[in-house]
Amino acid sequence: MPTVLFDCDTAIPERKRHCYIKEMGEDTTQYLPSSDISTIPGTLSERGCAYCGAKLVIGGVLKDTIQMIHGPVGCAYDTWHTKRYPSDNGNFQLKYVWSTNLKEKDVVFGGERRLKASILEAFAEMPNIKRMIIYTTCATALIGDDPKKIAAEVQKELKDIDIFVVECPGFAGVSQSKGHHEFNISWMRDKVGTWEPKITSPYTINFIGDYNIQEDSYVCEKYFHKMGIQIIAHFTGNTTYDSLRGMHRAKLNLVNCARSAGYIANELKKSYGIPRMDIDSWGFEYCKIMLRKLGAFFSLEDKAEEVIAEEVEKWKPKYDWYKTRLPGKKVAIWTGGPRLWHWTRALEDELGMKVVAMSSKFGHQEDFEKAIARGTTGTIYIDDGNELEFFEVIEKVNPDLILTGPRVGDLVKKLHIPYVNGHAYHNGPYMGFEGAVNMARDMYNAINSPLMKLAKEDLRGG
Ligand code: CFM
Repeated sequence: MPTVLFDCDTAIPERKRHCYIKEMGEDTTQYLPSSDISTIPGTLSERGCAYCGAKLVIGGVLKDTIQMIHGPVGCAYDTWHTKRYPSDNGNFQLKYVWSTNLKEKDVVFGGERRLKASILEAFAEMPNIKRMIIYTTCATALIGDDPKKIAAEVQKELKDIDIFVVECPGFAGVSQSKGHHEFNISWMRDKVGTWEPKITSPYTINFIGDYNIQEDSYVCEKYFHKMGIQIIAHFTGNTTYDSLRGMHRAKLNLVNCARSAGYIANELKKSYGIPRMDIDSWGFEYCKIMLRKLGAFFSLEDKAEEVIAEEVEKWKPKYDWYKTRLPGKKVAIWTGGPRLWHWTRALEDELGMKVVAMSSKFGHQEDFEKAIARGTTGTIYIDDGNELEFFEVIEKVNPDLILTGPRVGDLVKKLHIPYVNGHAYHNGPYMGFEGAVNMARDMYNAINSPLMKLAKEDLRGG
């Protein structure tokens, strides 16, 4: 059980059970680092809040929906424009943000009137948009506003609209993970089964847990369409509100991000008997497995092989170029959780890189189980890592590249270590065969860019 207490954590020894190095011969039945528990006071967490998990990660991706954030304006601003999930309708969801802009007066006297006025104003301003999600925040949950009551009132007044309310105050859980959960469960309870999709193929799926980060969804959808598969709902990349109401009609739930969206797949199985198939969609070999599993489920094996052959022929030469140039490069993966286990084997087995450290902001035990099972002996595994731990890990393992977000990325840039955006990508998509090439290219360019070496120079000289 080789847990580590970093030097920077001597004042918070509780951090020891969150930091772990896998030993030779050890397996995940013997030890897993603690995760999905409250951040220890005194540690500089990188986590987000439950509201962020519901809005920024899942709901905010919908392309035809007003996102009404009931709270102080900062909650809206801080979850606007920070994630790159485009849509094919002119990026409506990236252009706008809506807030009830709660003020002190509303906190004292209640914010419901302001919420109702904001809803009516938003629909009046955007007459073509008929769908809305309302999010609660810490402030509006604490004062006890009842947004469901207000939504019901407005739905009676404006006949052709539909509103979904998600109760996701920031403090509802220990991280953004609680917001994922809340969104999944509430959507299932309130909206699934209230709309009937048009079925055009005997092979129907929900593609769950993919958010069209820099057009990832388009890549995967292209493969599924080539196989003759109809996507009933895409939870939630480039998706519409109504398609998600029809999720009960799919024959299979294909789950990519099991952390943020495994819950709705499980609920669909319980209520409608729709089976769940978990997949990985980053890396050549995983994509082949994904398509073969999908093909086997629908007896479309030949179609799957056709897609694989076509894509491999197109992208393999490019991928091979990087395969000979990345081996041995040391990389750290510091993202939310699932990308640790989605990526570690793909980077090690396909590109010959060495994943020397992994940190998850909010992964649960099952995420660590998968990351450690797929990961290598000697790799550092951290739950809810803090900034000082990151600095110490860098000193210990001296990585060539870090896959992380812009927040930590900016810190490591100052140390002249290249980073590639592991959340929103540098130049994606990263999913699928072409995505694997893009990711390899961005990593290669980051590692070999002369900029980091130049950044060390004092241009004044002497
Ligand atoms: Fe799933 Fe995601 Fe991720 Fe995630 Fe996130 Fe994300 Fe992430 Mo950033 S849904 S858990 S809450 S794969 S935003 S698109 S990259 S931390 S590892």
